[in-house]
Amino acid sequence: MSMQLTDEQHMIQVMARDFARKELIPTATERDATKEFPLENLKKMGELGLLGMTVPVEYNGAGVDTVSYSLALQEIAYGCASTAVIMSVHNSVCGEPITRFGSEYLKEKYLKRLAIGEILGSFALTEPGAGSDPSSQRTTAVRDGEFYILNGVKQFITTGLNSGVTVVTALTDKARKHRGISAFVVEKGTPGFYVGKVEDKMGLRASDTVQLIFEDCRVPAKNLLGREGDGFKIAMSALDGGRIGIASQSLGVAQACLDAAIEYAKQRVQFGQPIANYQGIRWMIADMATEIEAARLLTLNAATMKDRGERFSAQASMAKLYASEMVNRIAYKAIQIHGGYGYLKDFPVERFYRDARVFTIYEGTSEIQRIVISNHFLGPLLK
Ligand code: COS
Repeated sequence: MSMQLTDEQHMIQVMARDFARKELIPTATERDATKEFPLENLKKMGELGLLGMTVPVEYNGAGVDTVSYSLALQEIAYGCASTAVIMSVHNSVCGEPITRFGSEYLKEKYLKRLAIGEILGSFALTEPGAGSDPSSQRTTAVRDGEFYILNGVKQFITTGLNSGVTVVTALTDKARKHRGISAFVVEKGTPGFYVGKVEDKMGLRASDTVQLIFEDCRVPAKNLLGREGDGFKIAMSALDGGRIGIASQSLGVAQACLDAAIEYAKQRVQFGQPIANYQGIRWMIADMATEIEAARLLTLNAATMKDRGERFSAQASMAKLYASEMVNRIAYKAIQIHGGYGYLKDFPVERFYRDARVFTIYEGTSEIQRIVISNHFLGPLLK
């Protein structure tokens, strides 16, 4: 890759690569079949600092930059996309907003444990009727003395079953629409906080996705994240970082597709020679490699802008849009190169294809990314 990495960034990349190749790759196919949650692997990732990557050292984090985080996530996704989405959600949309907006109390109580993987984190914004349009959410939070009483249902929550802490948004003031949304840090076991339906998904099968139900759930008022009414902005800015995470995850899976396709093309013989000799295949490989390089540069550029403290929403959306669409094209081609064998569960490209499909959907669909990008260049719709 052309971009110059610092010694620290390179070290983290190598560490994550070694871990993914030793611990994740050998068991990823089996995890996809059994849907077993990778708890043991996540414990080890916690020890390696992969679950508190951008959390400051004083809160037990690794305190590294977003570029390092992206590089590590790419390697984890190369090994197991299910494990990568758990890591991405944990770091980007749970740990990061608590780091940025949490009180000292919340950081001491939750961030320190999240950063070492003692507990896992999740993020609950989406509802059954509010996906792309989160400001239409209906979960309510009503102040009652030293508590807020939460009522509502959250949908498609990654790690909702296995997380110890969830960042949850709810309306504290319906009349103010998105400015009346607040964010809370809700602990597992809080009375009135239940896990509902556990979803059965096409891919990312070792990562749990659930409904979360709040029924007169009493959340301590000190678990409010930021101030009342800050919830929408907290969620949107968390998603900006999350989109770098999903772009990184897309890159990891795309690289795994390319490597599998190259290996297969070199050993598969038809018409008396390896199919890697045919121009039809060579050009497919050339296009795949080029698109991965482009996505990598977009992703690391967004990460670099975030690290420099610049506004990076549009660049994160560009990276997410391009990388998630790109990996779907690449997974398609990787199966095409494998021919009939690619359609079997005997080869990993079948899993890559299923895992990648959601990347253009979650943390903002491709259509939503285009809204963010076009708003950046054109401003809001003209009257
Ligand atoms: N960072 C901080 N603040 C942001 C922001 C960002 N990235 N994006 C928007 N905001 C703020 C705006 O500045 C605006 O603030 P004011 O109230 O001060 O005016 C406010 O949020 C509302 O912004 P906007 O009018 O653009 O909101 P919309 O309701 O039109 O929504 C989109 C904008 C569509 C971009 C947003 O709803 C979105 O990202 N939707 C997808 C959600 C998503 O990714 N869901 C996936 C599930 S989560 S895993």
